[in-house]
Amino acid sequence: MAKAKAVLARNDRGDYTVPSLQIYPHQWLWDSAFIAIGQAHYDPDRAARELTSLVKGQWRNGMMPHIIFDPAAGYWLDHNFWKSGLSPDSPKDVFTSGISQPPVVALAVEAVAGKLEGQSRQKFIDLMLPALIAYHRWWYRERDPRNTGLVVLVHIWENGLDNTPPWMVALNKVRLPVWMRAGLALQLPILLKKLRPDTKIVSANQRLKASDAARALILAQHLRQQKYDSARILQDPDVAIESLTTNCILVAAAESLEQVAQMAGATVPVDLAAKAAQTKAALNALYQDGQYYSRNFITGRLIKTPSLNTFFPLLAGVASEEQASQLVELLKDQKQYWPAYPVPSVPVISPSFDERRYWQGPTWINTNWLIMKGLRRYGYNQEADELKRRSLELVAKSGFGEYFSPLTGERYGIDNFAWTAALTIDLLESN
Ligand code: 2M8
Repeated sequence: MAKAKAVLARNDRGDYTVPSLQIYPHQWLWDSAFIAIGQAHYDPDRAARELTSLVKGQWRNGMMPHIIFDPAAGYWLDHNFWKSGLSPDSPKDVFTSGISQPPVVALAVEAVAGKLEGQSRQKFIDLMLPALIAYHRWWYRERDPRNTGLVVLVHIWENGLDNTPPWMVALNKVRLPVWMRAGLALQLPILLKKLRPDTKIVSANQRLKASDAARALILAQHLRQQKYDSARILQDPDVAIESLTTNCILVAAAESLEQVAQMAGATVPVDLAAKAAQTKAALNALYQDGQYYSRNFITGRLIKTPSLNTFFPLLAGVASEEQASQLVELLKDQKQYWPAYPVPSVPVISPSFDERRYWQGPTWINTNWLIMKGLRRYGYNQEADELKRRSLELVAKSGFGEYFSPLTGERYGIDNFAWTAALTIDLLESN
């Protein structure tokens, strides 16, 4: 507990916490949500600030951007790359990215509000509730163009689980300019340096491949050319995915929104409650033969590349009891999702499994936390307890890594990673 708090203190920038001082020195949306969930246990006021500071970056159209930049800090694609000012909806005095991230923030607002009392709680909810309503409405207004209830993501970074295999299938469709293809083939140092500053700190075999980083950059450039206008982007998108992760989190977030509204004696607007119910029902279409998948919005096909995505319908309460039991069986399969340190982002037997590479195999504490919540929702407390025990063992053994080998527990990525520390605190404090 003391070590986890020290990691958060180290990464604290006053009103927000960076995921890592070395490679992520800005404010990330879902990182801040997880961080606040940890901080709420020992400093609810600071946790509240972590979340209210997100509102400063919120766009006029309701979008909460995935990064709020500190213009003085570095990053390979910083505010000079994103140029959020190109959109009339961006805030004038704050630099942000032009896309969002999984909407975990309502879950955090619920957790923090529950720890605040009296006036501070009221003030916090008065600010956060309208911000969340505007944010959830943004998802539905701008990212559900066919009014199906399933929101569409247009960049791998919106998904949070950046390079998980289902997304790589779609990303491969992004065409690289000839000069970039040639540069990559020739391994031009100047290009690789631009694309891979992180590999100065973390070994390249633990990060995104250079060609994937190049595609992510070009895709972000396309979004910038369209001034981050979702309607324009979705007319002819390079990549458009009905993400299982985001839609499940959106359903869970809608439930949190109800709770927060209740705490303040308010109600969630009927349009939003109706959309959340529509999403919940629509998620059933993403189920086939015992598993759930994301769907390609352009082709209409399920992306049947396995990943831990499949467990998120538990979090959203979407699965029937029978489907849930199938998912739990799958989760407990030692050859797939239950090696020594579960839950790998990709099943161990999958050809794309790589125990070191970012979201293509390693175990992450935030996804474990979301899966535990889903297990408890369906009464699989023993499994949730076991996952909690192994997650804490992993951190005790290897420290507050960004991610870990599911096979050996070795720490990969950057050290002193904020959400690993914050969610460790939550696991230690909650039953
Ligand atoms: C990773 O994503 C960023 C881009 O947003 C990156 O690759 O540089 C992901 O793990 C994402 O989920 C996370 O929010 C972010 C900061 O921790 O890093």
